[in-house]
Amino acid sequence: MPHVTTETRGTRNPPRDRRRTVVGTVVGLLSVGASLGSAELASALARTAPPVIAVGDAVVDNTPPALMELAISLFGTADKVVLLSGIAVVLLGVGAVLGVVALRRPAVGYAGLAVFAAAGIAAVLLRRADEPGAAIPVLVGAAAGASALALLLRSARGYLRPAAEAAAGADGPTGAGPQAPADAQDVPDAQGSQDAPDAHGTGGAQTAHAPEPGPAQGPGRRGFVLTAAGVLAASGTAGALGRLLPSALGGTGGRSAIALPAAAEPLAPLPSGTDLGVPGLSPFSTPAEDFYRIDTALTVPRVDASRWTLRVHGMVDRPFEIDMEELLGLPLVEADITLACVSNQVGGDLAGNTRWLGHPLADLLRRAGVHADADQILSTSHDGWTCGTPTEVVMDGRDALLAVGMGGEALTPVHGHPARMVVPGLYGFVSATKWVTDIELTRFADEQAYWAQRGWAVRAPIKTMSRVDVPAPLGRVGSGEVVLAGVAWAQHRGVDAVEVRVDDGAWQTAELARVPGIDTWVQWVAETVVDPGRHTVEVRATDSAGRTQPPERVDPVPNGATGWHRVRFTAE
Ligand SMILES: Nc1nc2c(c(=O)[nH]1)N[C@H]1C(S)=C(S)[C@@H](COP(=O)(O)O)O[C@H]1N2
Ligand SMILES: [Mo]
Repeated sequence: MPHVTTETRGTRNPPRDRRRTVVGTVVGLLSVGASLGSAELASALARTAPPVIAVGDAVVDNTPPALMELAISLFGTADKVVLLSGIAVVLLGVGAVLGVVALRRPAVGYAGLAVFAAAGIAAVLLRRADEPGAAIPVLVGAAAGASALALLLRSARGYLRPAAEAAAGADGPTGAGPQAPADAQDVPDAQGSQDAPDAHGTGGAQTAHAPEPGPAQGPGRRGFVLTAAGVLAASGTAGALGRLLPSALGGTGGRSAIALPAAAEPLAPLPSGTDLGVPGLSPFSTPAEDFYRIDTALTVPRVDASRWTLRVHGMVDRPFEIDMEELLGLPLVEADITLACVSNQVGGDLAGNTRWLGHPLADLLRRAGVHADADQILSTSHDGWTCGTPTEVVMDGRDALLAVGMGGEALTPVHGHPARMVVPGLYGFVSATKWVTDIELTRFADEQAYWAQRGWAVRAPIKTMSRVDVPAPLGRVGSGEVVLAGVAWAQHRGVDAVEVRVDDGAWQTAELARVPGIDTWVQWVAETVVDPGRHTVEVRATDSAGRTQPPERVDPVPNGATGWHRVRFTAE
């Protein structure tokens, strides 16, 4: 017997240890899941951002710009998903390890949850010092996680213990503890094949110790599985409710919350011929659902239009606050403006064009009475992002708007509902604050906005850019006559000419579509004849000041990319 025991210790422990590991992992994962699910629900009810998002925001805010750029270039606009998944994986991974440890030392499990909660509260308060209530969902999550952990640990012990007791009876003092049962259980299996003929006769007694579905283990195992399933279902339901509630509750940023009045001076419809209708070419007007999205917000802020206000203050004579009802009562104007992101790479798609509806920003500033030395309009969004815009640009007569609509409808939540800024000719990061709630007149010398703090330019007019949409990169076309087409932009200067060349040949002037003004992109099209084989097309634009887009490739940092877009295609 001692011999058997020794031998089976050596060879039979792994399966039982593995079972402990599996059970502990399940306990840990489900406890973390219960925290996250209930925190999600609590934050939906409290209408605050879920704690994981707050942690993500803290990570984003404190990521060095170089790393941030790397992440953006690696993952593009999927960077948010990658970050949140990364946080979830870390939480669950740590949770799994804690669960295994907690089987023996429950205190470690609870301490781990407490550390998570403390980190969550710190992350929330870092951003929302003004709203300490935002930490409540974290506490709810921590409490739910601790309850789940207590429940799961109890039933896990029930699962792992009975065999121990059974074995303790056969093997000696209970002090042998958890080590004994597996040895005892595994003996019958080990002997099974040797005793084959007699197995049924003697096996009856021995199978009582079999790991599953032996009577000693059955109820414990079932109890654990049921508890685990219950916890999983409850946290899944809480999480799903937390996800669905914000949109179901409505009122919190639904587009229907705003009934848009018509413009006081409606703009003429787009002239015919702005859209050449070439298959594969970006449409002149970008539908809201296709409009690129760039921001630092990990969840789209849901701002209730009826509770929205904008404060205009700082270096002004008459600070004031305006709500949506008053704003919609002011004369609204329309403007066709192509928005572009400074992070757009040559050939990239971070630009979109639409007809905006809003009230002139300059009128709001005149109402406030801006001091002569206030050279910066520092705007802040509902979620705390800041943006610095040169005052003189907004005041120079261009269609700088506090916009409430795009494409004939209220702004969508991702594009800044219920109100955002749009300034033709400036990259979005220095002009286009979404969910804007605060405008402070200040000086560039005194205050730095979000991206300026991270090394990006302070003044950033949009650089002249052109793009080939047709043929698509690495596309295949028939040889002979080939259509080349794309868009070009030089907002608030206007595009005068677009030229293309194939395989380093002579530059050929493209035909330009019509435009409603100088603040939008323009479609261009050209035809050429190519032999079968691989070809390269390049494009360059010239603005109304006669400046041609330079060929030198420059990175987006700090004030926008330059270079000619080049597309390779095959004619067959
Ligand atoms: N609140 C807020 N507004 C923001 C940003 C942001 O991160 N937060 N990003 C800006 C940047 S960099 C760009 S390019 C434009 C993009 O606007 P869009 O997402 O509607 O296309 O929004 C600007 N407004
Ligand atoms: Mo941007």
